Amino acid sequence: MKALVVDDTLTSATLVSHQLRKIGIETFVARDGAEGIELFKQHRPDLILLDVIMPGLNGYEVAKRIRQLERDGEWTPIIFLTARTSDEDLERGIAVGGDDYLVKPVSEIVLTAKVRAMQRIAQMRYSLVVLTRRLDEANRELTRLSSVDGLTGIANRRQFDEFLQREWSRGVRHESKLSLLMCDVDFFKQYNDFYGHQAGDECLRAVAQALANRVKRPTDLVARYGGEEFAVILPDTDREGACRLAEAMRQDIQQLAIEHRAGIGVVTLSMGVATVMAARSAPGPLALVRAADGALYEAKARGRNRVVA
Ligand code: GH3
Ligand code: MG
Ligand code: MG
Ligand code: MG
Repeated sequence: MKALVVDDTLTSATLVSHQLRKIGIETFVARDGAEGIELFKQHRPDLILLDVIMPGLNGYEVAKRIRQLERDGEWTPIIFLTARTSDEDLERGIAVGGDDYLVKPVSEIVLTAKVRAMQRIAQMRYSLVVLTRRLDEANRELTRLSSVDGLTGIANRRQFDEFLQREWSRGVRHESKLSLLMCDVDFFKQYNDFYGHQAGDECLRAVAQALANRVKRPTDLVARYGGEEFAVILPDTDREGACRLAEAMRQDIQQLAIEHRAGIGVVTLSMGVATVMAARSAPGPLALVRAADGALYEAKARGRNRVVA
């Protein structure tokens, strides 16, 4: 523990610093306010004993300045140590940021007890700061978990819904096009039946990864819509652009060459593409999902492993 003693009177400064050292506290002494502030910046002490009446900056001004210099979450206990005895002086000392106010001369016993009490408060406060930091971290992790799909690590349905709503509103403001791809793994029930659920999970992870890798714009979103269905939201993207990306994704999945006895011998995707010009008068994001779903149904009906717009 380090303490800073700020006092222009040499005998007083020496006495206090001697007493502090006796109880194992490393002590720095400043002989005026400006030096006190400098030593504070330099040593970042755990405690400050601060005289009030000094040439130049007085103790109140030093306390104010130190409170401004403290970083986020930092707190340095300040004990005023002064010859001023009026209640108003004490009141002012606390008001400018002091934590305690002692009138000189202070006995060694009282000073030690007051320092101990301040150490205890500082310790409790530090524990609180640590706890708050952990809570913040846990909260961030919870937020992340609530928007990520546990199996594949890509966005989950909840994030998809929020994202689509937000992009729709943004699209309406800018009168821009919004495209949506709905993807569904072909014959996936048979895949599970034949290769087992764990292999099925592995397959979904690989498909999700491949879809996510194909998307290059940070404004696009690849999400697991449900079971073996994935959705890709493409803001500011017209029908041609969406179809080109969908076709590239379809080929990517086929080229993963995940063996699947049903269908064409490897795992494939069917995809439906829908595009709307976002506008207040347009039917809204749910209609976009319905349209992409309809196109996906078409892709299935026409033989799977294809893109329909
Ligand atoms: P289609 O080509 O018409 O899409 O046929 P399909 O068999 O893929 O369609 P269906 O909807 O009948 O089957 C989807 C299967 O996906 C059924 C379900 O067991 C499986 N499935 C859904 N979620 C998961 C999952 O998280 N893990 C695994 N292993 N399988 C899943
Ligand atoms: Mg003085
Ligand atoms: Mg399905
Ligand atoms: Mg399927």
